[in-house]
Amino acid sequence: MKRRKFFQIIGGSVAALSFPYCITINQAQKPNIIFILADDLGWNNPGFMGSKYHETPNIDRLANQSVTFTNAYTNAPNCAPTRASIMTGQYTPRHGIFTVNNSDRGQAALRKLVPIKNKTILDKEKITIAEALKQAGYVSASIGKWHLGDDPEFGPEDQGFDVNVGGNRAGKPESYFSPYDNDNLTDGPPGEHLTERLTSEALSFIENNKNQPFFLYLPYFAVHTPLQAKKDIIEKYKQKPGTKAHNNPTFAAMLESVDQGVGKILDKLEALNLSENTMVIFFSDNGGVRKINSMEPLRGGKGMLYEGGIRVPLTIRWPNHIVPGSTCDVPVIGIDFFPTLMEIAGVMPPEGQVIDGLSLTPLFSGEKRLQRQAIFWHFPAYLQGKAEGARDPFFRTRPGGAVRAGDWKLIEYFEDSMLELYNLENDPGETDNLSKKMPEKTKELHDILIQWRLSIKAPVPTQLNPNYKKIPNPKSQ
Ligand SMILES: [Ca+2]
Repeated sequence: MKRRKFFQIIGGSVAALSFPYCITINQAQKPNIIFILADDLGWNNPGFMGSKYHETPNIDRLANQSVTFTNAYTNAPNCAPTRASIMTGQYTPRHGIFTVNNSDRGQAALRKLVPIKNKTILDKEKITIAEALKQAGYVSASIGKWHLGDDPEFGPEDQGFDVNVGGNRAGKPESYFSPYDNDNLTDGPPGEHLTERLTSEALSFIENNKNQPFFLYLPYFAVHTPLQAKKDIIEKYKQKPGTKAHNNPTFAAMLESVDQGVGKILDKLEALNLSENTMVIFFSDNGGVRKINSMEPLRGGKGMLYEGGIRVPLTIRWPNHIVPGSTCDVPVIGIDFFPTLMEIAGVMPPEGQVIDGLSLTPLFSGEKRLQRQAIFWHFPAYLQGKAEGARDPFFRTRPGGAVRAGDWKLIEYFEDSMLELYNLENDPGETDNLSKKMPEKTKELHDILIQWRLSIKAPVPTQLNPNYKKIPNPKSQ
């Protein structure tokens, strides 16, 4: 046991002390939790979110039995920081994982500022969802991509999970077909498909732990690159007309394999009579990659603080606690899972670890808002890339931050203090920057963002890069 203390609530329903809107949970039969995390799956990619090309009948079936959050956000526009925030319930400045790998990606001559150094490993002292749930008697598995460090010190088993299949520092698979070249995953028969393998590992875990409360974290590597999928499914999509936004047969086939996995998991829960007492969450870790598909009507994609980079699909099934097939448009964010899961498991948040998120359970029972003013992003790093829709053609994003308060969103770029203001209700595609037309609203949001940064001690890059050379932006020529 690590040096951590928990106040665990024993027996009865969760006390109303810590959560303003408590729901009654039978602690004698703690709910199982299955958290399915797709990788790089964009907001509009699944069928239930509007795609006319991708076929996701099983995820759609799940959504039909769930509450779907139409304004669900990740804590960052890329993989590792989002995962660290899910696991800890903390905004990125608290764990220091702001991006993937180094924060000075791209050409030095194009970086005006020296970015803040990035951590790539989740501090062992951080209490993860799995560690917190362990106090309530849960058995936990991480099956798939971890991206927060390697064992024997920093893998899933060092962060509270009893089982780790395939999780290490890698952000993508070497191959979607065995041999996998993954130290934490034994190879299957040649040609075995990774997504199918992770699904069957998940089914075994459910089967083996059907008689005790379990937490299954299932972060599929798909639909992250490399673009590789099963041939027969690719062929099917090659015969199908694409749409303007979605027309990549291999990507579609990768998603369909995830969908089949979701279907098998739902069927397994049904066969074991566990559906009723299991919360199933389906989420993505960031927006889709622009060169593979479009997030329209949202602007941008992975690596950007525009909506296409951070708004993702989220649907949560929990029979008898949510209205099946309902939607919720309240903005929610990755750090909210930690307190939500603590509440349904009857565990108080860990002492000594600030939890920035809020439990979503009031929204399950029809509340129209959460008790907070705004949600925030802090990205003091550079990402290379030339994706269309970025602020400029050199980078997917430059160091910056963002805040969403109500329907309003403000993005700030640290290189030149440029501000962009959007009204997401009227302009979800962030086409009309209102910062000049609405200076008061701009200042209001900027002040909220600055105050938040101060409150959380978020490091802002200010040091000029001596190797910077001002190169004209081709878009402004
Ligand atoms: Ca990702």
